Order: sequence, then C-alpha cells, then structure tokens
Amino acid sequence: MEIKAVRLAFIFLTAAVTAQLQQQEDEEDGGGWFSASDVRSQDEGRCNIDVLDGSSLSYQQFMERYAYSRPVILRGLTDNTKFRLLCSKSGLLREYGAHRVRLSTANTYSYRKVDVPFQEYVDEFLRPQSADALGSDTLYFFGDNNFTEWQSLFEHYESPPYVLPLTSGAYSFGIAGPGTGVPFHWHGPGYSEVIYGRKRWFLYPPDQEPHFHPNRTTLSWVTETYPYLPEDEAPLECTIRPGEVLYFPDRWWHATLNLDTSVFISTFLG
Ligand SMILES: O=C(O)CCC(=O)C(=O)O
Repeated sequence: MEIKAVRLAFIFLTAAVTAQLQQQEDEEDGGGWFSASDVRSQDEGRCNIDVLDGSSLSYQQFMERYAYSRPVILRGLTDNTKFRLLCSKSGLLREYGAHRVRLSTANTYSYRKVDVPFQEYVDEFLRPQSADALGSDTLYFFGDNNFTEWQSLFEHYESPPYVLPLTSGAYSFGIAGPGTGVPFHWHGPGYSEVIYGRKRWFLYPPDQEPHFHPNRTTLSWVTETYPYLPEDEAPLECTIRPGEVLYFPDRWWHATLNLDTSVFISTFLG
C-alpha cells in the first residue's frame, strides 16, 4: 500500500515538473509559436502614437483626450499572464485542435470564408506571407470565432477596462504568420492586443483615406507604397508587443502587419 502511494506521488510529481518545464519553455520561446525557420521582420518602424502607462491615464483623461479623437497605446492596463499561458501552441492545440475555425481572405472586402480544423490551420496555413500573393488568396484566422467553442478560453481574457458609454465589447481572436495582416479598412472603435508576437499598426483619421489597393496585402503596401509616401500622407503607426493594447477610435482607417507569428485579440466596442 505504502509503495503504491509513493509510486503515485512520484507520477504526480513527474507530471507536475513536466508541465512546469513545458510552461517555462512556452513562456521563453513565445508560446512555442516562433519557429527557427520563420523569417521574422526586424523592422518595427517608427512610433508616432502616444504610448502611455495604463496607470498614468484615468478613464476621464482617456475619454477627454483619445476616445473620440485619436489612437493611443496603453501599457500594463491589464494582466493577461494566465490567458497568455493558455494560448501557448501546445495548450491551444490540445484544447482546440479538433475544433473547426473559419478563415477569411485578407483583403479589404473579405468575402471568401474557408472552414478547417484548427490543427490543420496550424499545420498547413500558418506560415509567412509570400510577398507576391494577393490578399484575396491569403487566408487569415481572425474575425469569425465560434464563441460557444472558444468560450472557455475567452473567459480568461481580461479586456481593456475603458469602455465607451453605451457600448460593450465583442472579441475577435486570431493567429497568423509573419508578414501577414489585414489591409486598410475601417469600422467602429476598439482595442487590439497581441498575446504573442509583434504587430505593426498603420492608421489614418476618417477624413484621410489612404492610397491602397483593396486586394493587395499590407506587406505589399509596406514595401511598394509606404516608402514613397510624402510626409503629409504618412500614417500614424507603431508596433505593439505583449502587454500593450492599441485603442482606435470610430471609423479610423487601419491596416496591420504581423512581424512574427502572432496570437492576438481585438475587442470591438459596439
Ligand atoms: O489584428 C489584426 O491583424 C487585424 C485587426 C483588425 O483589423 C481589427 O481589429 O479591426
């Protein structure tokens, strides 16, 4: 009896240590999402958006200075350490690998949708963006989550607390490879947070429509259009990292570029 108890204790201890090691590895290497073969862009670009410590901006200041007028990046506003651990590659595949996810084409008017098991998305679709592919031929996992299936994950996400009056937040969760992103479009206000990876954002106010082709990827806009923009057509831009959330006001044009394989979540206020 005693030997059995010792054996059981040993098995539990080994499992706990293995889980701890896996967790440490996940934290250190970007949740297991970055692979050595990934070409990760080092070009984070400039940052001409206000970046503030969340604790230094009250809700009233947020409402007066940003809510209806310009984007802002807030650091340390929430602590999503637990959610980050749940979003490691091994954790998500274990829980959701068999669930079907809906992919949308990465163009401005994204009409085509494709449903695949999450495991297949990770194995077959999650890769660096090829420079010459059209947005309409690039499938992106973002924007169409099955909330019943993913609820047990989303309930651990701590969303940004500064909500606009008469709105509530709706989540949109995604994972995408380096160089991917969504080209310019606009909609209501919201937040974007990266859980793993880095995401470069480009924004223009509602009355300054950027020059872009709705069927080209953000990557092609960044390499072919962005370098030649006159200074008065330069976007607001910044790269966000885990622990930072970007707020964009209503109807602001925006485009994104994932610099790494990224896990991210938007909170749309509507
Ligand atoms: O995170 C992304 O790549 C897309 C985000 C976006 O376009 C949005 O939140 O509206």
